[in-house]
Amino acid sequence: MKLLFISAVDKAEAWREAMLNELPELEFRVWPDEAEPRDDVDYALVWRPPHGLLKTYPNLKAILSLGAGIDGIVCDPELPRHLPIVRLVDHCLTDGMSEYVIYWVLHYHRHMGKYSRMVADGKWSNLPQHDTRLRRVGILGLGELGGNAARKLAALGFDVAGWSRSEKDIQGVTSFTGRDALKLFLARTEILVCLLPLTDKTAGIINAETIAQLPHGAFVINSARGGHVVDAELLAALNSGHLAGATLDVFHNEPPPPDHPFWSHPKVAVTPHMASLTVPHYAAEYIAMNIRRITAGEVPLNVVDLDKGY
Ligand code: NDP
Ligand code: OXD
Repeated sequence: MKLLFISAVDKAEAWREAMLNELPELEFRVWPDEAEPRDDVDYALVWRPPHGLLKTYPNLKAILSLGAGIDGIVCDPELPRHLPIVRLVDHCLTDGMSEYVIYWVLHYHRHMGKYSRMVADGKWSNLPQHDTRLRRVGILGLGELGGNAARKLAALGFDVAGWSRSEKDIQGVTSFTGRDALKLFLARTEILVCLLPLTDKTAGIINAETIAQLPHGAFVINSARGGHVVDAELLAALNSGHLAGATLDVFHNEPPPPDHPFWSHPKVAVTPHMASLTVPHYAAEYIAMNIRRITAGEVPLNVVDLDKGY
């Protein structure tokens, strides 16, 4: 059984070790391997593979994503669409994302940025403390990651709502679905978190119109994809005072160019696409489980629906 790793070469050894630990019989190859035959590769384990590459492996059984988001795979115009594309779902990735979201929600809820600035200026005073039960957090996307973050924020006592395609039944979380409900969802959201996949329907969803529907003084946390945000419109809302702050982990270009206003904007916190990282040791368990399922003739878990785009 042969697997081809198509990602940053400096990560290959950690992945080889993790995968062979799970599947000792696996032949683990690392792209580029131009001298090797292409017709005996069974699986491609990928992060943003070059366009047109996957179609040159004629006997692939599946494309296994190294990330939860598969926008960097499905954007390939020559993608072999008959193959199952398997998303990464792993407790370590999920827990890490919830930690990131909770960290920044608490940061805004407890005015930690303002306190840091006050203390740096030698000021000793208090700001009003909000009732957690009245703090309205809204999560765009209630899937593996958004659903977990919503559940944990609700357990902390926040007033949590989420927006997804299909209705959700998560304890303590109000579920909104569909475009019409988006407006109502935004109107009640003081801290907006984006955990949507990047698709034709969600690209640019954080724009002048949707931001205007948030209450004055709202915060935005985007840890999904840079393409969800219309940068200039987010900046305009921060500059006008309508938005009180934004935390951005993902960008149209990563890293953003050195002169991008996000880097130095006083109301923007930038993190380097680290909201949650894939840890080979844990992810390999899940990937190996799906390879075993495919070998046994079963359908792998978490196959992308190409019609929906996620
Ligand atoms: P899932 O596929 O599990 O969840 C996606 C959610 O978005 C679902 O609730 C889905 O609704 C909802 N959704 C999708 N399209 C629409 C739409 N048009 N309208 C309303 N709701 C929609 O994805 P994950 O939770 O696993 O991951 C989410 C994203 O997080 C990834 O795609 C990736 O881009 C990003 N990510 C970022 C990381 C980082 O470090 N910054 C790390 C990992 C992931 P429904 O449930 O009804 O299908
Ligand atoms: C992912 C990511 O999609 O790390 O998993 O962004």
